[in-house]
Amino acid sequence: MTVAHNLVDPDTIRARFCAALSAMYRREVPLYADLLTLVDAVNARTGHADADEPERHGAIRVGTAAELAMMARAFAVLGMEPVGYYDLAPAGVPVHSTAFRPVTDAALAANPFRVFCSLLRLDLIADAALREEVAAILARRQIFRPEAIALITRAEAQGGLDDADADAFVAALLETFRWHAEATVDSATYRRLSDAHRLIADIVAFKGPHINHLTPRTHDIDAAQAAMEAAGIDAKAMIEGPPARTVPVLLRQTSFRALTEPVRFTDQTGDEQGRHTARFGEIEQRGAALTRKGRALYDALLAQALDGDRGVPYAQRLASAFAAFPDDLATLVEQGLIHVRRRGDAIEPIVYEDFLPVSAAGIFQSNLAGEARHDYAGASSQAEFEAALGRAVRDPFALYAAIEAESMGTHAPA
Ligand code: OOG
Ligand code: NI
Repeated sequence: MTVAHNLVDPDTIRARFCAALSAMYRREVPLYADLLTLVDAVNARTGHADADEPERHGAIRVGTAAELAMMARAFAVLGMEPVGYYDLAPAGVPVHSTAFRPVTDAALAANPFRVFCSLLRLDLIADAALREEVAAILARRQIFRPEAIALITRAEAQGGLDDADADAFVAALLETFRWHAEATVDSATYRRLSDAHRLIADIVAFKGPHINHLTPRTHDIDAAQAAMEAAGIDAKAMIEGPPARTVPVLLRQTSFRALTEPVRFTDQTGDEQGRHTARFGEIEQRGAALTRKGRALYDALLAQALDGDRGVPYAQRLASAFAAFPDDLATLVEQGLIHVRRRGDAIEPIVYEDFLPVSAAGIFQSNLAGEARHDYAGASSQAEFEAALGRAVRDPFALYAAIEAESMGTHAPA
């Protein structure tokens, strides 16, 4: 086996990749650059001006088990592991997902960049002929550059990459996330895919899983939402997730609607153009990670707000439902609703690093405006997802518990 010298820390490779991805997406989607400027201004006003760029997450959608498995190996080089299983079928989206992210306290502090990654569920395409066509189209593409695959293999063999290889890997992997206006299918095929589900067309009709949004973090999402509206950005009507609170919990998100962009199908000639709508911009505010008990309460209250009297505005239903969720640190801790860490003599909430299936579904849906609702009956299948991934996903609750226990100087429960 090769004796490796001067291996670069995966946290460093992740930071380089995140910066390169952000720069690429800024060039590809100028509205994203505007969003970053806006978030910087809001963060500065609310006294959280970081010299650094705001941290962020991204999202991609892959088509096959092989693509997902290679993606897991690529992210491992960046120090990111699959955490959690999200079934989006109940929300009318034919995918299931995980979040690739750093898992230790130190790695999260170094750079918390994470990627929500969805896998198409072929079994949810009802039409057998279309299902076969989709499988055939996907089988023809290779979303990774040969250099990227070679460097993944090298990283696995020697336990990491040296500085030059790390840079080469970041550059090669970035290509997988790039936008391609040239579709791999003709316009009739695109239409068939899109008629089955707009997301199916987005996953299947292109050369690769273009990054579909990158989300900076703000400390005041209500201010960010107001700033988006003031700037004339086509923002969603409301913020998803829990209501505004004294002790923020989980994740609150808003976004600008997906852009309609020119693409070219294989049958188009001359100046002919098609259109595709996929990429959008999102902002988020992160709060405390909830324990299983806290999460159960959150889910119950959210369901109560969603099922409530339609005559009452949603924001009001949400606020009244969440009156039952304690909103001071002492009570939250006493009742075992949130994860905390000890820092010096004080305790503070541990930040939620994951995603919310309901919010995620809302985000997907808001970018499928005008589309008929889909009902997918297929059972959730974490086992199938993990078989495709080539490994089990990590349990997010266990990770937060471990970070809490470590800060308290105790051991995490098994
Ligand atoms: C991913 C949507 C999930 C979030 O912030 O909840 C997500 C997608 O649209 O591919 O990014
Ligand atoms: Ni997102």
